[in-house]
Amino acid sequence: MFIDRVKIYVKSGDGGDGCVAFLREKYRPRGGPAGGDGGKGGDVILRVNKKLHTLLDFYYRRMYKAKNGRPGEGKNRHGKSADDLIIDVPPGTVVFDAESGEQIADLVDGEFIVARGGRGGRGNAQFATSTNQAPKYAEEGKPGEEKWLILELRLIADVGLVGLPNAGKSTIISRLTNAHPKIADYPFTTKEPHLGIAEIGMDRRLVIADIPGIIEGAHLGKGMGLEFLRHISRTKVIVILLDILDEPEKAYRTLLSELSEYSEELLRRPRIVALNKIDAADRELLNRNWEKIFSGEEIFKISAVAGTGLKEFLAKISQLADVDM
Ligand SMILES: Nc1nc2c(ncn2[C@@H]2O[C@H](COP(=O)(O)OP(=O)(O)OP(=O)(O)O)[C@@H](O)[C@H]2O)c(=O)[nH]1
Ligand SMILES: [Mg+2]
Repeated sequence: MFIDRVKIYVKSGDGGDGCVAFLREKYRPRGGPAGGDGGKGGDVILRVNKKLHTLLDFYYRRMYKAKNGRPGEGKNRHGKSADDLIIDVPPGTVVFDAESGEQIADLVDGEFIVARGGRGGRGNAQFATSTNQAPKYAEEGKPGEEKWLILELRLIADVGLVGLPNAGKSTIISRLTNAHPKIADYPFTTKEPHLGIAEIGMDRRLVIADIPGIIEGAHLGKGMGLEFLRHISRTKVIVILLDILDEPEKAYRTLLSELSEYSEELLRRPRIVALNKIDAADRELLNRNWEKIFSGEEIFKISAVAGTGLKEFLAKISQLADVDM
């Protein structure tokens, strides 16, 4: 069960009321006002936890209330402020106000206050003036905020597949993940990015992005252009996917130069080179000194169609993706 949209109720704490009290001590019969302030109510905070990958927890629990601030007391004692209620969410959680539909936050990391706790009321000690030295009133605490929120998980891909048209990107994603993109032997079959989820372990999912093929001059708008590269701008790993049968060295140079046109930073991402379609390669081609040709790169020889080498390939990209950026 993959939960990627939930509705939850949040309420921040009310502020504690201020107190009305006077000092009455044995030797000070006319002591002054001494009502303390109320404490602040707790905030409700959504905080990104990179270990989480689903919104499943919210399927079981929907109501989240922070505690109220304590009221003020006599002898100028202030009420205690309540602790904030911190709710962990996976990275990529987008938050909407359920009533207005308005987007409130897009959480990639860090945290965000979704409901602010009410301020505590001031006690009567704060209202004493030269003309009114014994005020008999105090403020009430401000109420907390309550609202319904929609949380939507927009997956951030861990791995991006980059290759020329027809290299076999969609075939790989259909072999390794739950996605079923269109596969065909003509270029630009894929016209928009697809995300597929590979189940790695009990609660570890690897999100792989299949994006349209890139050709020489893509940065000038040729083919599908490079605009969709923004979908892999947050991936941790890049796979340069090459068709071993179709001038892989030239394809490699084209891809790296187009990537760098888009952003130099993409070239500094951890990456591997995968030579695909080895099922159709002859022995000479297969045994060429690819390590030397692509020196400095880690190379995987695979066949997306026959499944050869895919297990090691998946293990490698999951390992690279788990390294914290
Ligand atoms: N022999 C062989 N053919 C493959 C392999 N992987 C993919 N193909 C074929 O290559 C062609 C293109 O595959 P796709 O997966 O659509 O390629 P793509 O990279 O997604 O292409 P675009 O979406 O057009 O950029 C299809 O005819 C696939 O059947 C492989 O490992 N071996
Ligand atoms: Mg495709």
